[in-house]
Amino acid sequence: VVLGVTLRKETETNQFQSVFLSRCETFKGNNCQKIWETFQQAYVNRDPCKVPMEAYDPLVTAAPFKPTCNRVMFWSKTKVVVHEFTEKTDCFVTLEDTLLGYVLDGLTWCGKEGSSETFTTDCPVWTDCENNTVSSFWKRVSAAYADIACGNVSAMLNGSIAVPFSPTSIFGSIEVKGLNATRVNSLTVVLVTEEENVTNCTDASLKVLQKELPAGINYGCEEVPESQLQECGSDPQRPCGSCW
Ligand code: ZNA
Repeated sequence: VVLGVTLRKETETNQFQSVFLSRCETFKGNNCQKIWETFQQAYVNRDPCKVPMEAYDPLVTAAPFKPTCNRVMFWSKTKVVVHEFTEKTDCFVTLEDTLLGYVLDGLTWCGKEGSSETFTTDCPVWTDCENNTVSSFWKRVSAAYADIACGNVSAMLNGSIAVPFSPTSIFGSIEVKGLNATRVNSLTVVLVTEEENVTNCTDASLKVLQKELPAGINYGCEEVPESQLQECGSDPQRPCGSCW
């Protein structure tokens, strides 16, 4: 007996596309189909190790970042704690709270020469190659996010590791250097400490950070215990800027 149905294989492309589109629709007022097409053009039919940052230029044009004053929050080595904090308060916006950051956070994708598919398995990882499909995306959108930052910006760094600022991290190599001194007044480091913190605001790596800041941008540093962050985020009525 032949059943009159054709079971279409659920491809990796279809699965990835539906996650992309459903996350994108969460942000209202976007042409998500157009953004998906533009996104794909950066990497489909390409060697997944030969996707430079610039491949995502058309994507950033199709889904531009809006200028954001006094609320931009960068982070490095604090992914969990920073998002636990920003999801509770409207005072700060991380890259992952913007359309492109939200849509792609936590995902893996790449293409292959001679194929129009999107793959989600066996993609090169960060350390495999410099121009890898996923790391180039984060570098490109991080540059775009730094570029629209304005006023007083913040960065949550990890006070529980030996070197809280690394000049080769995306924060150190792209975001700090990409701040526009005509728009940005200051950068405040929020150094998250625990009981057994290993570093404080006098740490040598933070001197390096000050040196790397574009001329004219003021620098500040606050040591903030993780318990204080949790407390601060738990009161949504609390005025922005009263946390540290
Ligand atoms: N949401 C993300 O997955 C993501 C976001 C990935 C990379 C960068 N970002 C931007 S840049 C984010 O909004 C922050 O403002 C900036 C953080 O980048 P960072 O300074 O490089 O911080 P990090 O903690 O070292 O890396 C963040 C994440 O990126 C990590 O959890 C890894 O998933 C990945 N990553 C970055 N560099 C490497 C890496 N994984 C492996 N090897 C690396 N060299």
